[in-house]
Amino acid sequence: MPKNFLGLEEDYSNFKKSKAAILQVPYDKTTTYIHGAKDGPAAIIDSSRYLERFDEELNQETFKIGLHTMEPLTVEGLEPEALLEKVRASTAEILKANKFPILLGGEHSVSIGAVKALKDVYPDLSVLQMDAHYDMRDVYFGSKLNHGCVARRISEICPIVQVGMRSYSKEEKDFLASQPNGKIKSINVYDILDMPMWKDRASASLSEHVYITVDLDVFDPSMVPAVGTPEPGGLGWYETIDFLKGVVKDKKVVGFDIVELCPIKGNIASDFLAAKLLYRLLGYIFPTKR
Ligand SMILES: [Mn+2]
Repeated sequence: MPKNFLGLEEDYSNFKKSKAAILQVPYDKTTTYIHGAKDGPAAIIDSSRYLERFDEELNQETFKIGLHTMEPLTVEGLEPEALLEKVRASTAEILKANKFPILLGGEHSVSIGAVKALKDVYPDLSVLQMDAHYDMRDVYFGSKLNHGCVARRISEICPIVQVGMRSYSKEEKDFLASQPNGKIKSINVYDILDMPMWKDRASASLSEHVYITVDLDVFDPSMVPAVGTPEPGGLGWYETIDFLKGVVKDKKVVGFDIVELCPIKGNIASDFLAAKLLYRLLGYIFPTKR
């Protein structure tokens, strides 16, 4: 079976004919707790080859739009600044070729480069971040590009809506409290529990063109244990995909990433969920029939 997403034949996976391209960024230089996110992209590609190509919810064969898997970026040993620029340039190339970009991390800091590239094409861009963490630190472990600072850096590029958080530092709490309303909208798990309309509220806070970044630790660790920083009390599968389906319906999603998978040997449930999430989200974005 070809070593690409879903193990697709040439006809459905060559770059020229494909509507979407997958960029693997096996980088985990700044992770702080458990390392191994660099193995995330390969684990997602591997498990995708056992995924059904027929999407049972959408009743469609999404792969027929053409889905190209690029060679993994060479990022080992790169400093975060160089990584950011490499991801930005690669994403810009995908956009220039008129393909829909999908990034696989790697640690969360890979998202910053993609957001920069998309902002150049869509000046009104906003970002939807699904995450257990706010990632709003200004500096962490001496770096402004640490994965714990990713949302702070994104908020300096464009507006951001965060969903699913359940852990932050005092510094992050104070920073968020000092923000004039508008640029950063945070809907944490307590808001979700209290507010039946949270999905509409989150969606309404986004601009027309949206980039989605999914840190897999937004899911409950009973479902997705293979993350570097698991936090109890996370989102479930159905509420997450239902929310994302609504965002795709309301807005124009122009790219997404799935990050922070840190594979556990012999436990493939997290890898498989990540692969299925990618395919389902792509199916929402590219319905093959009306
Ligand atoms: Mn996180």
